[in-house]
Amino acid sequence: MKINSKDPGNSSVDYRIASFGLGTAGCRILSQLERNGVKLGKHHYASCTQSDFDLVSGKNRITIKLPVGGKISQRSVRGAAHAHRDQIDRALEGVDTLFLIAGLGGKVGSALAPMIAEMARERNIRCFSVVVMPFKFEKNKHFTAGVALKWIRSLSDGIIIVDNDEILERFPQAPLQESFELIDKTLALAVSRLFGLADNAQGASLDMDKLLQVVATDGYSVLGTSGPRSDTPLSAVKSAVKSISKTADPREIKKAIIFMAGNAKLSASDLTSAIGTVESFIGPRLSSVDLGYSTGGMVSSALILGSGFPVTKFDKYDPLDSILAGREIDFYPESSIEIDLGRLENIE
Ligand SMILES: Nc1nc2c(ncn2[C@@H]2O[C@H](COP(=O)(O)OP(=O)(O)OP(=O)(O)O)[C@@H](O)[C@H]2O)c(=O)[nH]1
Ligand SMILES: [Mg+2]
Repeated sequence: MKINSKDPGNSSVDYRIASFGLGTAGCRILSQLERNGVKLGKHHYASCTQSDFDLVSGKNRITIKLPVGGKISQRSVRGAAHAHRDQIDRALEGVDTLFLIAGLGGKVGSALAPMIAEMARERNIRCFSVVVMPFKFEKNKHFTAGVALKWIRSLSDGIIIVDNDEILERFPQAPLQESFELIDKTLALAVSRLFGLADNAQGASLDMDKLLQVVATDGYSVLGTSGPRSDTPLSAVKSAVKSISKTADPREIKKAIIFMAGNAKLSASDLTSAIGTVESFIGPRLSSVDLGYSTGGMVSSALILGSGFPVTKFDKYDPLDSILAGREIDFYPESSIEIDLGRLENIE
């Protein structure tokens, strides 16, 4: 197994990156990343709901106008989004790497993410999707989310799954209204740590090259975090592995990034035993680990981004998947555009 550790610094490759926050969750998460200082190229936001832009500071917003009085569905959102293809095209101009961020299971993110991923593919742009899956209790969203996940995966060069349930477990007492904010902040802190933008940035951060090398696989990538407070670096790492195991089988991980955050006492032997622990839990398929750390924080925490999972617990959200097992004739969902049929009579 190869272990790579890197000094802080910028990516050696000059990527031309753009990212899109799509729908309510996508807009909130991307804007939270922005507030944490994480810049994924040029940020764009697209949604049908004006209030989704409340926390967005930039002007790169695409408001998709739905027909008044029509039934809102994924098909109608995609249909209405066709009118904005030029705007999306302009956002993709000169870009070679695209990040799409969306919550799945609703109508907007689930409709737009595959549509834009497909536009990226047609333009030879590498597309990485970050998708948030619905809570266990949002049963009415599971099927939609499962179908959208499969479709987005087929169009993405890499896909990172964020399990809302898993992060929310950390905050059992949080009122539901605050829970999204807590999840988004946890996520943004994890990503900003990876890039050396938190904890006063003392340590060894990871860069875009490493991230993309780990995430660019056919399988899923899953982010595991240790939660806000662990007693020791070792217990933090164990907790991050446990977090991954709730979403997918950690023994399937092929590549991983481990990031340890601790105080000034974080030692080389802490890092060595952290790697040893991850190896013992994760097992034989692991071919490469990138290690980053920071020492400017107050508490021990760890995060692990594992990639190469052939399945996650969310595959069950689309029950047709196992029945049809790849024999679908066409799973390309349609778009619908509202046309006033009365006007067609006048054409004759
Ligand atoms: N982490 C996180 N998850 C969210 C947030 N908002 C919604 N979600 C989750 O994301 C999934 C999709 O929800 P939305 O993003 O609200 O859906 P949408 O794409 O805006 O589509 P509509 O529901 O039709 O407006 C839901 O099942 C929620 O569990 C958020 O701010 N943060
Ligand atoms: Mg919404």
